[in-house]
Amino acid sequence: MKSTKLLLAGTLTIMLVLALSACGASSTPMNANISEPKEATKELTIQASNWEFDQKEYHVKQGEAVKISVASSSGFHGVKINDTSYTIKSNESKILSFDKAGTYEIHCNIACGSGHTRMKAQIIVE
Ligand SMILES: [Cu+2]
Repeated sequence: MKSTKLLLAGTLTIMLVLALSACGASSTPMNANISEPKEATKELTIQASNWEFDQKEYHVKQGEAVKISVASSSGFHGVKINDTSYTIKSNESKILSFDKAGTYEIHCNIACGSGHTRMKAQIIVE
């Protein structure tokens, strides 16, 4: 009886691990290109409002530790880096380093009203 329970628990654990790793691989393929340094050497503010970001493109250098802050002058918004699990809300910041050059699409991830779906921009890492 006891061994059956253990076997069941073991099987469930394996299934859970498989499910989590499969999920991680499909929804966050670019997380590996971004790391979270402890200290920033550069600051970037993404200014949001109803319903746009203040720039279409934000430029950062590859490997640079950038403190990215999201500020909002109207409405409550957030930034999500597409294809990653990284999000930053209004009035919050995160120190990130983009370790691979390229274009990272960002969009507002908080349902903020009628213009929400237009709130898109790019972080260009060079
Ligand atoms: Cu929004």
